Amino acid sequence: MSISLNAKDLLLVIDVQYDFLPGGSLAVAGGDEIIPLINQLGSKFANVALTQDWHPAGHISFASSHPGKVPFELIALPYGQQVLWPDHCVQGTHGAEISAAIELPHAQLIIRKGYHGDVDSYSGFQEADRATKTGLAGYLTERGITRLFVVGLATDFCVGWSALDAQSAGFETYVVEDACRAIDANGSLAAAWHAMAAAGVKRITSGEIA
Ligand code: VGL
Ligand code: ZN
Repeated sequence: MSISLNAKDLLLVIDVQYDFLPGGSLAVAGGDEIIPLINQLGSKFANVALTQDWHPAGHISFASSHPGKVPFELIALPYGQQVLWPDHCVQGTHGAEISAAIELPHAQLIIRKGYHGDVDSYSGFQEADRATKTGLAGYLTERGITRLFVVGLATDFCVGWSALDAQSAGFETYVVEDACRAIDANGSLAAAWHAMAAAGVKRITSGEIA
């Protein structure tokens, strides 16, 4: 497939932040490898937006907030099952900054998520309660965007959940696989691709974008 881009397409760059890069508190293997590709892809898009995981200290998704729990354990919360993570992307810290190696000066929006202390938000569209919206769908709709190309970190969490919500919000959604890297905890990567395929999210590689 060769996809030619138009003015209604947007590149959505998910969570390329120091805590998810090698040396960070929740480092995604090979996370830094995708940055040159994202920069190169970005130059082809008239429209670019980024997400930024942005938690208050003591966030409910941190294992450290639950005595006796360790990272990657699951707990039940009022809104469902929650994976517990190392502390990461705390508001105002270096780890929460978007990598300076990301060169997308024409990006139009950075949307923060996960800022409510008692609810996680993998998706750039809505929180894990599946009710509280971030406003991203409204923004994209007002901008006349119809197709989304999703890249970044991590394939099986924030990329996957964002792509699923984008598709169900009515955007034609593509995940550019080689411009993403995964955490892959307990089969999460296979599960994410399965859910995305079932929802009609398209899985492509960067070479398919003209
Ligand atoms: C992410 C786990 C926790 C991600 C964010 O960006 O994929 N994963 N917070
Ligand atoms: Zn997070």
